[in-house]
Amino acid sequence: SVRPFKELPGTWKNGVVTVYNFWKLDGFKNIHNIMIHNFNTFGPIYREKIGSYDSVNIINPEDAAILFKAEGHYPKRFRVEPWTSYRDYRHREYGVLLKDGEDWRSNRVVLNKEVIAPKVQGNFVPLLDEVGQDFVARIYKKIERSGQSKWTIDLQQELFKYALESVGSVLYGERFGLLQDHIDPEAKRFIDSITLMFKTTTPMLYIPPGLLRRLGSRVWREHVEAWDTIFNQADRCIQNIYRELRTSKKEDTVDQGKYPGVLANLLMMDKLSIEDIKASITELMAGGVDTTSTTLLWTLYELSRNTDLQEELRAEVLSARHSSQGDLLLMLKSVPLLKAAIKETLRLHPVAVNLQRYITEDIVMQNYLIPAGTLVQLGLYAMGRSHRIFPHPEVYRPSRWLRTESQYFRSLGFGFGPRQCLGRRIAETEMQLFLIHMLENFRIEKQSKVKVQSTFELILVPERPIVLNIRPL
Ligand code: HEM
Ligand code: 2DC
Repeated sequence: SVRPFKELPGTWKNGVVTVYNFWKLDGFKNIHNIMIHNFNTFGPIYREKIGSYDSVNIINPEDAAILFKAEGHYPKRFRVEPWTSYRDYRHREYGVLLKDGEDWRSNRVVLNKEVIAPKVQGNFVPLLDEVGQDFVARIYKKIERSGQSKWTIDLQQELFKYALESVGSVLYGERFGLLQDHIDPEAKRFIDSITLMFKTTTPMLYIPPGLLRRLGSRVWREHVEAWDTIFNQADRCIQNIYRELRTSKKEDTVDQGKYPGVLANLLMMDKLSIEDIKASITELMAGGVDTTSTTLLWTLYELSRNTDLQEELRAEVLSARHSSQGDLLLMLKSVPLLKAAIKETLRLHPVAVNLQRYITEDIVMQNYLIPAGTLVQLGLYAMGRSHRIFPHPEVYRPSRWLRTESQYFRSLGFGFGPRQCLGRRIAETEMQLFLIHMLENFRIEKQSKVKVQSTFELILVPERPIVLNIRPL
């Protein structure tokens, strides 16, 4: 017989105590490990209440399947209140990330065609490939200047620039030039603001931002400043393209058969309001920096610790380069192990600690009845490290994604279904091309044996700098 909701295990009966413990244990930075601890204590399902944040947490792929079957026609995630509060405060429109219901769907359908439909990859590849080539050229220059045969560096800042340059080139069809010698201080400010925006979100997940605003708290003020910088700079980029379209400079590029970028296409399509376009383009620009750069850094970290695997990947890339004869799309189809490596990175180092949905119907999970309207979270980080779900989870082994191990609801780094990551196509193409260029040119070596852990700054990031040696082949 099915057990009632109120019998769910967990510490949910006292939200205030949980918040207090969280604070004491520095839980905010350690949420991912607390989740593993909770699954070990309570089993594969538990309920948790941190302040007013009330959720049911699951870990098994089979339960993930049940969850996503109950997400309904308008899948709804946990609402990141600091982000909506900022927009309300500044009277700005929500983009797809924050919209819900029919408004979300009608915007998302239009954006899908320009950003994630399989056919757009052909437009992105030449742009992103050029950025990859520039990155490699920059590294050669740095190695030369170092006076050694290698460059020893924490690549985080370089990867931020690579990621922003990449997403910018796709959105605007133009280059920022961030991989040149002198970095534009405005671009640096934009990048720093995204990191600060994420960081200041975390404490406000559990304390209503409205309250913090009225108290004039520092975290809210910093959060507002960060978003202001993000929106102002995105606005400037958007205005530029808008102007180019009016003076028909952009139309000339289209006439020449060149891809004008996501924004210009959206503006010319005329299916979304300017305010809606601005809101979603800003989200894409902001969402495209820390996510891919962190995933790439983790991948290089793993490759530096697995030299045989690195050579195997290099062999795959070189052979794909040879057989594809300059056809980049074909080349991307010939690197299955490289794609598996990206999946493997997201298993051990997911960007999102969990995926969440408000379920639209009553469901039964682990023999408990969960009523419609409940917030259910799939613990991605915990799932990726569970030995019940992944044999030898501690081992970085991309080939597990190519062989017989079941993949059923196990590769969810970008989320699931119609509400999955809108930037997925950009992210995957950008990361594949980056790794191709790096493997073709350099050997990645570790500088230290120390294992690097994750820390939660809304997204999961390395807890300390990852320093690597980059050496020409
Ligand atoms: C949503 C992961 C890169 C823009 C999401 C979600 C995840 C995710 C887990 C929630 C999906 C769900 O609820 O099912 C990632 C990872 C990335 C990445 C792992 C890179 C490794 C990007 C990039 C962009 C982007 C490059 C922008 C170009 C977005 C947007 C949403 C989203 C706009 C909200 C979509 C909606 O609500 O309809 N991402 N992301 N992401 N991501 Fe990404
Ligand atoms: C954070 O408890 C932990 O892709 C919360 O590119 C639940 C939660 C809700 C939404 C998640 C968020 C977590 C992590 C960051 C995500 C976000 C949805 C989209 C966002 C996963 C798991 C992200 C990083 C977007 C951000 C775009 C933004 C900068 C405009």
